[in-house]
Amino acid sequence: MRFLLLFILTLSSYLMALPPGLHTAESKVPDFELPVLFPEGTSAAEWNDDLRAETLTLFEKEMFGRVPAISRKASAKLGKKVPDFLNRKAVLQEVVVSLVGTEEGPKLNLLIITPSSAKGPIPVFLGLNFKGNHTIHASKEITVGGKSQVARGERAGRWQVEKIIERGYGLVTAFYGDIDLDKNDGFKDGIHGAVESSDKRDGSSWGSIAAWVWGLSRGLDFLETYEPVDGSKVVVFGHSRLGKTSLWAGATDERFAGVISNNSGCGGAALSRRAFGETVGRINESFPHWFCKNFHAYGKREKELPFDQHQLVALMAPRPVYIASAQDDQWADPKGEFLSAKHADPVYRLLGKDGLDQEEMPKVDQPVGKKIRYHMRSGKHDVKAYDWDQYLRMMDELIR
Ligand code: GTR
Repeated sequence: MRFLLLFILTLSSYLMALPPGLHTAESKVPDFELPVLFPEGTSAAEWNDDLRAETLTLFEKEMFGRVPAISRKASAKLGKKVPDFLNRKAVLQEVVVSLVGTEEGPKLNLLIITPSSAKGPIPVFLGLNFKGNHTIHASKEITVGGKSQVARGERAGRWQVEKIIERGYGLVTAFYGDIDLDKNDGFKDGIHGAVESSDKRDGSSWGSIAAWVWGLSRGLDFLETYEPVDGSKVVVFGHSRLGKTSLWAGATDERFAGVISNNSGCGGAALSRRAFGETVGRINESFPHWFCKNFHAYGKREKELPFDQHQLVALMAPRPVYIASAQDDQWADPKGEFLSAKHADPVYRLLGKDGLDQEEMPKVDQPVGKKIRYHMRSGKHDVKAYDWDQYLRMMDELIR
């Protein structure tokens, strides 16, 4: 009896902890067919010359939104430098990128950490952070930015700076709110308001994810000019909403040498048609500013989407892409994330590369894949040392 009571209590507290409306029963996944990546008989040249661009345009028009023409050029200024960072193991360089070239406009505060031992330009990870550069490592040398009330190093576990540096790679990060604050403000603040008046917007105008992506590309512009970094080996990384962002960055900016999308879920790697965990309808209700307005029409109408997320993953081809799930992150639909990776594979093959090369979803903590890689880590929605170990291996094997 006591056991039964305990069981009921544990079960109800577990269910209460899940976001409302979450359904995670495989039996409730509707029957669906995925849109095809390309018609039968398509050649690599046809994909490269036309079909890739057509697919990209669909995502742009119906999901992430179009970036308006921005005539003002970004400009960068070197800031603080610490040559003996991390007990002389690394060099810290801060850089302020004025996103529209003016003092008053939004500024992207880049934190660049490179290994002191580097003999020449090195590959780097570039990723936005949620709370400010000072939260990715406890060092007092890092200028406080973003959410200044958050303690230094609060998010250090997610960044594994020492591990990255010891392996000979660099890390570049910036606070995502530097580009556009993550709130539904009618697109008045941040880069949206700085380049276009909000009454000019239409159904396919850019949302916040497209804005963060645009900012990442301006970060890459700078890295291409920054000597310690090999601009042709910049891998874009992101977790969760920023994992959706890293995929769209890799799709729109082919200068990124590789893409890592950690626990990205709905609107990221997870297939929309599975409607498992967070759905298109739900994400648009909670975060209407992430996508363009056209996307709002697909809530509960996932089958009418002219694409699904495997096609977003396919836009990375032939570059390396890593999709990572977490076992307890059912909200993000690990299986849907795996299936996207799997069904993106034919484009890699079309281009003469090995993609995922894996039929069945692997067991927990078993990384799989070639140029498309996938794992489902044990544990929760997060970025852990385990995830970084796999990303570093991808860097060693496919980028360095
Ligand atoms: C959740 C959201 C997810 C995911 C996550 C995050 O609330 O439903 O799509 O992006 O936030 O970014 O942490």
